[in-house]
Amino acid sequence: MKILLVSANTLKVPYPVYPIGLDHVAASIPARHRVRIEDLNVLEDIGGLADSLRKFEPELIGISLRNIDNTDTTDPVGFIGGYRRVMEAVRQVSTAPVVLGGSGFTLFPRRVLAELGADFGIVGEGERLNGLIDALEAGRNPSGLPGIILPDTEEIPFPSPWTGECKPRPANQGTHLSWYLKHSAMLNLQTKRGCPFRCIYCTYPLIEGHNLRLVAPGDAAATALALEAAGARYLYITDSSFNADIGHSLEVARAFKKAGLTIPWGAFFTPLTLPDGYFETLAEAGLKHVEFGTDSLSDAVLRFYKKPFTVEQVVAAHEAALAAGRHVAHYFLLGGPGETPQTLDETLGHTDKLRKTVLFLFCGMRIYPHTALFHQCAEKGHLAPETDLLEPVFYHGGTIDDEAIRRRVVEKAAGRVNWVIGAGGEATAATLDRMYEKGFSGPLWEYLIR
Ligand code: B12
Repeated sequence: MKILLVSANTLKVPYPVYPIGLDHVAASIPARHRVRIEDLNVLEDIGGLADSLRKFEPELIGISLRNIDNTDTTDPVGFIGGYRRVMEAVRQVSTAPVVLGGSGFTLFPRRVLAELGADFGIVGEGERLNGLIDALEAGRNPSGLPGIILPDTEEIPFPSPWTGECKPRPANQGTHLSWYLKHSAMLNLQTKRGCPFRCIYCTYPLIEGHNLRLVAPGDAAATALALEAAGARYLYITDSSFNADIGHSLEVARAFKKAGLTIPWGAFFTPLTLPDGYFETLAEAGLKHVEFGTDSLSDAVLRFYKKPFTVEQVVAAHEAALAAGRHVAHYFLLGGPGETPQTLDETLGHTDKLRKTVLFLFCGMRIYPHTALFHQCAEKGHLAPETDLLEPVFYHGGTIDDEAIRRRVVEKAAGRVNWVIGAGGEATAATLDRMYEKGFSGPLWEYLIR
């Protein structure tokens, strides 16, 4: 069967992100099929996609929907309208069935399937596409297969992590590789799936499950090395939290070093209590950027959010990463349950405890279906259970609203280049783009560190 996989993500804030998910999907499809990947960042317009469809004449089209919106209350942008235009262009040129997938799709499967008028959707991990391919080839009805939905599916198989082997992606990045090498030289790598934490608002366990499924460290290192050989000058580890399994993260780092990886890399971390020398071991293997999902510096709020750490642990983890000479940033998520004018002051005040850093401050907590936050809001009557959450809805149950939070944050951020509101918007993306053109690579926020 000829299968065309399309990355529909054209968001370039904070920088264009290599569509790693499609490589995983492509790598899992048996070799007897012909698979091609198209990326709308590379094609630049929908006309290019139409040309590709005419030439390749796929018998199945898979569209990857990574983002639904930018989750930013300061400068909100939604992507469903753009995906609709992609779908229309596809339908004009091709009669092949269309299957949707990706992290964004997984969060709103039935809604997005109906909105775009696609034939099938895969909830969760795209390795399940093979069940659909086999059914289509054999002329069988795929409904009821794990993870697969049709327009008339009533029960969404959700959350439904795929339980097969978790393999790293081989360095087979298709024709779009050169575009990303030119536009940041940053590729990405997954060393595990799943997230064991229970943060009330978070979608990660819905997308990948709660159980950690680990990639063998040697396999992760072999892939990292292959990505370096393919031209990557930086690797971003896409794991929900790289240190969610401390032992495995150390093993991966040691495997990187043993394999002779020379390029730097970065990852998301949870500010947990870490063994002595933890960041030193990672640094020796090339770790350059540490991005902590800190959210708040008020213990009361951290408890409300069900974060697995306290402010004291945040500061200790921060100091440990600094002591190892790493660049450190923190992501904040202000305005969720428990936030009050006092807790906000506490968080903003405690930022003084974090020296030499960059803060990315998101004002407002998006509510996603099936999360603990969603159920809390429904129970307390803050949210009607049938509310359509595809158009972003932010938490509004506290004693301070997002606008008031934003005003205070903007006031406090004045004159501080290391306080970035949200992901920094188009201006940040434009600066990064110029730096990538000059040959810089990586997330580059270290230039803002103060
Ligand atoms: C790592 C990460 C980042 C990193 C990426 C770094 C890098 N260089 O790769 C950074 C920090 C830069 C980032 C930025 C953003 N991110 Co982000 N990110 C993630 C995270 C944690 C992992 C994504 C990932 O790469 N996973 C690994 C790959 C292998 O999995 P995957 O892409 O999901 O693919 C699998 C399946 O989805 C499926 N699949 C994928 N495509 C297809 C296609 C078909 C046809 C099929 C059948 C299946 C399929 O199969 C794949 C293999 O199993 C996810 C949360 C999560 N745990 O998923 C959020 C997530 C994707 N991000 C999200 C958002 C919103 C953003 C930002 C917009 C935030 C912001 N305001 O800046 C930006 C957008 C950047 C951009 N240009 O697109 C949201 C998207 C949901 C939404 N509301 O739209 C997520 C889901 C987190 C959340 N809030 O829920 N992100």
